[in-house]
Amino acid sequence: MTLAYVALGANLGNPIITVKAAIAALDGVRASARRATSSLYRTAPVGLQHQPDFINAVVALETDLAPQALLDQLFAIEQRFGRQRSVKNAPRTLDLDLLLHGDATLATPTLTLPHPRMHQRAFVLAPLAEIAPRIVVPGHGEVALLLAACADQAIVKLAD
Ligand code: PH2
Ligand code: MG
Ligand code: MG
Repeated sequence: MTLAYVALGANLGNPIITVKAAIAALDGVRASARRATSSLYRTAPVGLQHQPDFINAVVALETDLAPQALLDQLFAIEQRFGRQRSVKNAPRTLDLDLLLHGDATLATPTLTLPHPRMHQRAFVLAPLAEIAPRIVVPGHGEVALLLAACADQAIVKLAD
């Protein structure tokens, strides 16, 4: 069993409903169980600017799946939610990113762990810190310190 962390993001359609439904969908991932779920956050787009705000969250999954097998399950859920892939950072109905898989570090053509940009993104670090306040991002350090370094990024925690 490994603890893996998955980031959810959506900014098309009704992103609050989508992210809540996607959290429920993660309960259907085989050989895995949801162990923690962050609040939802409304976040300004990072990267491509002129697009709607995002709703983001992070979930902890205890899993027996290897990293690529888990990623394949996440892609299948994205497809069910109607994800269309166009340009990088384009608006999306649902994005599921594998952030961490235990303390694995790897880089294959399809998967890099830890997620290569997670340590610079408040929309990932704030929900991650909420459910795993002491976690260390391999190669980058403690989540709280990383989050403090992106204090300029606008994010708002939503009431549940
Ligand atoms: N995802 C991106 C690019 N920019 N910005 C926010 N606020 N939230 C996201 O989930 C997000 C983003 C690429 O996946
Ligand atoms: Mg993605
Ligand atoms: Mg992403």
